[in-house]
Amino acid sequence: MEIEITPGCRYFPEFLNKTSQRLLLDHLKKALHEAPLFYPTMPGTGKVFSVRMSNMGEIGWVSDKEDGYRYQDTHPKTKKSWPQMPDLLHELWQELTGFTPQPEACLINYYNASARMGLHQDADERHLQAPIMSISLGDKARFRLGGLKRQDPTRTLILSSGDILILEPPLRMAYHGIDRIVPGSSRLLNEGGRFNLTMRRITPGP
Ligand code: MD6
Ligand code: FE
Repeated sequence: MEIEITPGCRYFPEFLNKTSQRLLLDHLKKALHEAPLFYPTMPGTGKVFSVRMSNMGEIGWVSDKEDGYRYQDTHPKTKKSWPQMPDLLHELWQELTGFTPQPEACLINYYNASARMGLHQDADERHLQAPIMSISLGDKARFRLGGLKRQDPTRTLILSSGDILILEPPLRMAYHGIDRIVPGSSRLLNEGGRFNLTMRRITPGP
């Protein structure tokens, strides 16, 4: 089922069934073995994010006190290339966005019971017309979606395991964030918490 929340925000509740969720989680666990979760820090202040992150793909999103938000082709701790994005993710992108060029980055966010993500725009990509596709695994989360201006009114969507959400023009640059997760609301992850994967095109490409 596809729901248009508002033009530029498409929502596919439980698009992935339990079997697909487990398959994706297996890929994710292998990737995190190669590229462990790290705590990004805020540019300037060095304040530590409550969300832990890693990436799959040719490039990955990182942030630290010294150099700020950016995409780079290596893990900040291991200095190795990011693990490949599984074919399954490329296939989902093709099926749901139909967008060319293909995504180059898949940011992995992990939330424990107290993690949250403040209202933000995804603005570090050079390709700002490409959709961003988000996949949730594990505990439910309160996702806040606003408009193009920080002061615009917001609405709350509860994102559950297997849900897919797409932000694309005219809402590609909408403010959004995670108020909190709902601990214990899913049994997918043994350790509890929530993973969110966001697939992105960074460079304009062919
Ligand atoms: C999350 N999602 O669901 C955070 N960004 O944990 C995002 O920040 C996000 O869901 C861009 C597009 C879709 C998203
Ligand atoms: Fe975002």
